[in-house]
Amino acid sequence: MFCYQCEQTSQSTGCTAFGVCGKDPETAALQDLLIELCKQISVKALEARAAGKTTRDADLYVMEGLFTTVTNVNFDPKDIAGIISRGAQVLKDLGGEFELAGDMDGLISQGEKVGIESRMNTLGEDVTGLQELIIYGLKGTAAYADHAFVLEKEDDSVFAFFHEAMAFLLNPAPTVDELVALTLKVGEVNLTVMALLDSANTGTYGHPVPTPVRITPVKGKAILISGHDLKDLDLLLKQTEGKGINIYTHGEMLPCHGYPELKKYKHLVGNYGGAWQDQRAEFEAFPGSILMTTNCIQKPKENYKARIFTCGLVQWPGVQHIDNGDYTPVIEAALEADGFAETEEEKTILTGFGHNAVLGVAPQIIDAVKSGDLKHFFLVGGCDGAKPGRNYYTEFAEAVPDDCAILTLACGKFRFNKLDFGDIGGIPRLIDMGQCNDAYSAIQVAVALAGAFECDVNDLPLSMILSWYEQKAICILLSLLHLGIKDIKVGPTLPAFITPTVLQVLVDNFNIAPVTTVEEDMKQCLGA
Ligand code: SF4
Ligand code: SF3
Repeated sequence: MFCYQCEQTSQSTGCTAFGVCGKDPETAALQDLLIELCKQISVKALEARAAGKTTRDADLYVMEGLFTTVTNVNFDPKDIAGIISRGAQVLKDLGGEFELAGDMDGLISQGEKVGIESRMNTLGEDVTGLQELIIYGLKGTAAYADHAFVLEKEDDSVFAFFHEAMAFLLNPAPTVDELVALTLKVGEVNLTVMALLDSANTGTYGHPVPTPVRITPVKGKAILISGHDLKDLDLLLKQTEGKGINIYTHGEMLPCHGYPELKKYKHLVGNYGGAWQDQRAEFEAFPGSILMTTNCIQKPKENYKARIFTCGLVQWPGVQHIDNGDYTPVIEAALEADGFAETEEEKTILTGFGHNAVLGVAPQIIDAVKSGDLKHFFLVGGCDGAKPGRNYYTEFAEAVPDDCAILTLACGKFRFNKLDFGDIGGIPRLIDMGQCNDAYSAIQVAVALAGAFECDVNDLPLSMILSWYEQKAICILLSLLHLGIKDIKVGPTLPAFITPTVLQVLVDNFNIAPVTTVEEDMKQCLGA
């Protein structure tokens, strides 16, 4: 196997024997085969579209195929083999053909032939790296498109772009310039998709409002829900109402507490635990059942394997998967478990600062900036992860001067969101804008501030210090680059697929830089 799509890749170069995430070589090969099949489906879908035909099956297949291969989503080779054989049929329906091997070993060896290494030798590291940058961006965008899709929001131009980009990746001799242009186009389309998802989430559940969220347990039976899908939480809340079970959010579900149509449920009592990489210890200690939506699942320990469930595109071999929206097994497992024995003293953190809430207090923010009470904004956000070096983000947040505010989003915030940052004239110094896809909110706020100050976004007193782990962070970074945002600092390490040549292109055009030390980076941001 060879996989270097995420930040924790082995030796910072590539997982070759086994994935650091827990992905085995068989699953890796099948994922490569699935992506190859998606590319071929896209070629045929483009032809069909050009002939005026609709390509519904291919549109949804490619979106889900891309999302399925995001880091920490689907670890089940049997399930992926099933998806692949469905794909062969989708391709056939479009007049294409892909002769699939008849058994698992055969599929795995087919997958091994179409992996990244097969292109490295012919196209070289720079071109392959750029192709992968595009594919990883598309994977992230596909995940967001799928979240919007489950809330019945879609955009045909997005499906068309998936096909265009995937088909281009089969071009035998692409140039670096063509690939760079396509990379930025992924960022542009991702912005459309994040806007779509924002309208799906806020249209269905209302605009988030600032909300204190309890982070200590309440006595009683409990279910923990993790991931990004608001609809799954909504369904779970409806199905558990009046059953004497308390619902706790985990990881990227934390911001759900801010949505009026979700926070109205009294039994949505709080958030439990931190970011995804701490789940094995936290789930073991959680005295109830656990539902994993979207990413990021880790190999479950035996002592909670019977009380963890997956839904949507997430799968782990041997873990019960729920694909019909009926969470009865999760509820039964929660009722069988002990639940929390005691109610602990209430402690809370704040979430719910979507663009609507922040822009609602824009006049105060603008006054505070004009009077000099609020000197600088830092957007410190992105994915969390297990590798050492991520305490940089905690230390950075702590080092932010008292007259500056921190905007944050995604699961990286768990590094510092339980610290007390106080406020500036009533404006909290730590502003939790939501999940990773709520980067859209941050962009809206930045654009509105630039409008108010009649300047370019790059001239605002705003610095972006981002952390990445999986591919959704990649598509967000590409959206920021598409918007022409400069001087972004990225860490904890740079992607293995960004070669020195590609990095130079990014530095020359966007002055992007890896994080260094807190002192050095802070000095640069504040222009001191
Ligand atoms: Fe390795 Fe990340 Fe790929 Fe998993 S997703 S195999 S950890 S590079
Ligand atoms: Fe976190 Fe997986 Fe990326 Fe949605 S939950 S940000 S890592």
